[in-house]
Amino acid sequence: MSDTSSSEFVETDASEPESRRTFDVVVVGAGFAGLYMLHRLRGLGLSALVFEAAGGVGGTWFWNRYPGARCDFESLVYSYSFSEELQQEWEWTERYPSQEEILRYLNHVADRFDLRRDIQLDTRVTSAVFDEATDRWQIRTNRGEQVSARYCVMATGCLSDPYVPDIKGIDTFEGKTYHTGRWPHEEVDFSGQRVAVIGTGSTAVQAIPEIAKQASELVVLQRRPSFSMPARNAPLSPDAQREVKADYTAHRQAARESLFGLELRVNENTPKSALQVSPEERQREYEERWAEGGVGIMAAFADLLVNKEANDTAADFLRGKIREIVHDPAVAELLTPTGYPFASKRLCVDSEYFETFNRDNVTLIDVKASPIEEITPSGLRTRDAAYELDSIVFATGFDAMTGAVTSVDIQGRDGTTLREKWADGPRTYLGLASAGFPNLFLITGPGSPSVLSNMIVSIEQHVDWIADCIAYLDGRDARRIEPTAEAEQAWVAHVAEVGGYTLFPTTDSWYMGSNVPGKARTFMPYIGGVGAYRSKCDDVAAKDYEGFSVTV
Ligand code: FAD
Ligand code: N01
Repeated sequence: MSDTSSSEFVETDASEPESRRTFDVVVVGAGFAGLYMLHRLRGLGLSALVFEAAGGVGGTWFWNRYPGARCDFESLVYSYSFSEELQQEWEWTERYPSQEEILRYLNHVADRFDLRRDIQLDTRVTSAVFDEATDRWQIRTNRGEQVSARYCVMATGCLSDPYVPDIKGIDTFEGKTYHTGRWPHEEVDFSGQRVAVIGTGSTAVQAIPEIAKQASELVVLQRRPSFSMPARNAPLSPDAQREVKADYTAHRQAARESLFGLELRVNENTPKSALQVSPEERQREYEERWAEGGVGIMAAFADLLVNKEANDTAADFLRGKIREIVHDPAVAELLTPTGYPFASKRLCVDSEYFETFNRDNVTLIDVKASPIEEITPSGLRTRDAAYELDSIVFATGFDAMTGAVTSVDIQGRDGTTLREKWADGPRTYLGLASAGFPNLFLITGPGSPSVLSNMIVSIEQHVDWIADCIAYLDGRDARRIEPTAEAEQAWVAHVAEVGGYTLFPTTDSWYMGSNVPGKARTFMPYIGGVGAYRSKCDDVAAKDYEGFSVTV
């Protein structure tokens, strides 16, 4: 049942857009997910077209070019595993890959697997409408094109729709404004400038130390401080790389079966609770993790994300580190997170973030105590002070997990839109599909481990599952697949129940949708574990796609 007309233009009447190409599958997005999806679809002999809004492939790593942008998972694990040759031949240079290196890697992947000829850049998908008469998705773009496909795959990314707060006067500013997730391609030089950074999340903790080195004055506007671990980035030695590559299959398998898609070192001596060990032993364990750097501290004890008292021990440890690093006690106090558990907002990983506040050219402003009232032509005014500025950097995050999906006008059966359906929070079965939207797949959609995992592990798992599913359907000449309302309801309830065992829902964060005013507050990712989730998906497939209704 393969469409072969991928390059053909079918006739259109005068009222139709100029091109109407047909495909087996349209994929939206050319980041890690879209690129691998295209590769798998090609392998099945299907015709596929990828639409990408950006002017290049790479997704996150195309857009987020802000100073200091870097992955905080190690390069040898934050990479594709689907090709043995690729994973053996690509040489990473640093423990944590920089934005530039990941983008180079993804461009290499696009070339190596000859993906570019089926990727249309600079094209934003604006709507996708399911035509019940033909069982095809009619997909329109901002260029006025319309194409049709049997399947539509949203590889649109969980962190790709930038969020800019609606601050009075924002358009009146006469200096330069930047959002970190839409950083310009040309070099931005802050030398001699007075710069403000709004936000202190993962992005800001990477950007602030770099901007501070250039700017004459840097004002950091902080609403809530973040917990952060030192990255301890370093060049990756050829020996260390060889060692992992010698046993890559086993490492990859361990990641796939793990909780977070990472081989985090668990505490062999005290696998259960932070409260079962003496304060001295706990301190030793945390100090070791601090010296190692990265997110590994989350695995120091098994109950850090579920037991507030246990969590407090890690939180107190990290608070103590801030006080040790930051010279001015008042500034240290302001930088010290309180009022929410450690890691219930994304744990940050930094290189000299707290140290940056010891610089004379850096000022920290508490915008909780003194809210931003207005952006003016020459700067910014809080309730208590005015700042003259040359540039403002918004490190204010994303309409995460749902924003990129619902900003496309997706209409399923009966004309229902996904935006309406998800108004009170996203509803999916396994984070892969949503009832009422046949033949539409989501990669790392809400309700899957996605952002609470090494996303490359989760992306590969979803792409493989979707490709296998389409092959299964084609093998049976099936026309439609869609989750049943019952299966979806049960999964949504399960996601909420498992989330409810953890500390995540106790905190306002983008995991909860609460960073975007008016967005439904619900815990969106699935925290049941990458390995367990994979088993569930495999089981569903093995049982002839249990929980889905398949129409032949
Ligand atoms: P993306 O890379 O976001 O790609 C989606 C693409 O879809 C984008 O290029 C976008 O332009 C395109 N698109 C969206 N809507 C449309 C549309 N309507 N029409 C056409 N194109 C569209 N994850 C980790 O696991 N570890 C990390 O350390 C880590 N670090 C990160 C650091 C930063 C700064 C950010 C922002 C994210 C980080 N992430 C990290 C998450 C990261 O997003 C994923 O790891 C991964 O890159 C996602 O790949 P993707 O293909 O799913 O989505
Ligand atoms: O976004 P965020 P991000 N006034 O939403 C503040 C991944 N990532 O781009 O905390 C003032 O986390 C907001 O304040 P508060 C990673 O998954 C990874 O930093 O809500 N401030 C917060 O400080 C990450 O979680 C890396 O009170 C306002 C900040 O803006 C995700 O991307 C690096 C405000 C937003 O933080 C998103 O990170 C970078 C307002 N009106 C990103 N509105 C790695 O290293 C918002 N804020 C892997």
